[in-house]
Amino acid sequence: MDATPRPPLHPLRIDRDRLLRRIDELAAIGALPGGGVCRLALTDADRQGRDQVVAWMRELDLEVTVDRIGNVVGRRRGREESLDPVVTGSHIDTVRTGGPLDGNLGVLAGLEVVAALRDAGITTRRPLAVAFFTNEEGARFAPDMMGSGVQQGALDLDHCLKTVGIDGETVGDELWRIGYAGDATPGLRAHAYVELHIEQGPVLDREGITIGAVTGVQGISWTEVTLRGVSNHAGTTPMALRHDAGLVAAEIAVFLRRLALEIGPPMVATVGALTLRPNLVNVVANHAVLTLDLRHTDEATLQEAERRAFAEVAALAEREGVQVTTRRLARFEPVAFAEAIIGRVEGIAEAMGLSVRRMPSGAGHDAQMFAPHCPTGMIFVPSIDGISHNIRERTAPDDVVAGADVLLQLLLELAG
Ligand code: HGY
Ligand code: MN
Ligand code: MN
Repeated sequence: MDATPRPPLHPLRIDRDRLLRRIDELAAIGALPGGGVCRLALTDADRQGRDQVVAWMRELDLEVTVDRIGNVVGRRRGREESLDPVVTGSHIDTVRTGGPLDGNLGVLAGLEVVAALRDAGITTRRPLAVAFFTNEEGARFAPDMMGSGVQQGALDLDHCLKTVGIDGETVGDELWRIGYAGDATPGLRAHAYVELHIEQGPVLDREGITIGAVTGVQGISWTEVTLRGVSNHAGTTPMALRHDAGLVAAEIAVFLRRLALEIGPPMVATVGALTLRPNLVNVVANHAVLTLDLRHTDEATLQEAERRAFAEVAALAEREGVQVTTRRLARFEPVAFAEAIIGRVEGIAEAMGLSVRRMPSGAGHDAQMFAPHCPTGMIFVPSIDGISHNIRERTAPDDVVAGADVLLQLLLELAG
């Protein structure tokens, strides 16, 4: 996009109370007793959340389509219907211990922008679309960003439909079961894509900055490691005679931490899931399944980290006499967002008197699937104490509203 001076801010603003109310109403679906939300992809709670958001889309007279991987797109007519839409959105599935904002904020803020335009009687030149994508989290079915990845051509539809989740169900069966196996062939040409999302990390909160102009998303590597040893009596088996899958799993977790510290920021490495069998106090574990989550903004460094991690897994297993198999769960290279979008997030925030800084995203997002195909960017708002994927996930209401107003201005500019 060119560098000509941009139009002054539009006087329209979002309706604060309506947005905050919608966030609470959606968070009530799948609410956890101690606060927080659990709407794992394609569960009944996810279906209820989907039904609620679709109802809000219909109230806004959006044309709702559901595609074969369950992505839902609400389209608002533009003055020139033949033009590609400007798209916004995110996801409404959550991790098991999720908060009210991860993903949900981007979808509800997009609907709020549409509601504000409707109330003001404004029809943009280009159509606008608000989407929620299937299984962004990847917590039940790997990989993450599954729906947006299929829609934008990064993932294969049939392969994803056959994917078996952590509870043994397939994506395809669960889509049918909850009534979201749509007819539409996945595919959406966007003129531009902008996503509002919480940072989910500590940077904005720590620096007291309201808006993040996101420069891109770091590379992600997920691998499932299965270790097979020999179960034996914990009391009678000498240490030298053990083939302890649990020990190897623990050493892998320790190695990942050391590897990330040695490579240094922004390298992160996590063993988030670990199951032992038979998982009994007096039995040496003969079976361990664990997940490796490696991330870095630089592809070559991420590949080097993968190489070293896999080599160490093999060496540790060899030393303990344990068999090892690995299965790739997700692999996405780092993505850069469009300078034109990043610059406008900064410019609009500054024009609104909001503090703003550029920053990469540590988390994966649906936006990264649009970046190769159209001008794409994200707007971050702070996560209090940098907490997310945790029931304590919160963002100050003023920051939620500020982010939604920046989104409104940018969508108005892009849609004309
Ligand atoms: O794992 C992630 O980065 C995202 O929450 N799916
Ligand atoms: Mn998210
Ligand atoms: Mn998430």
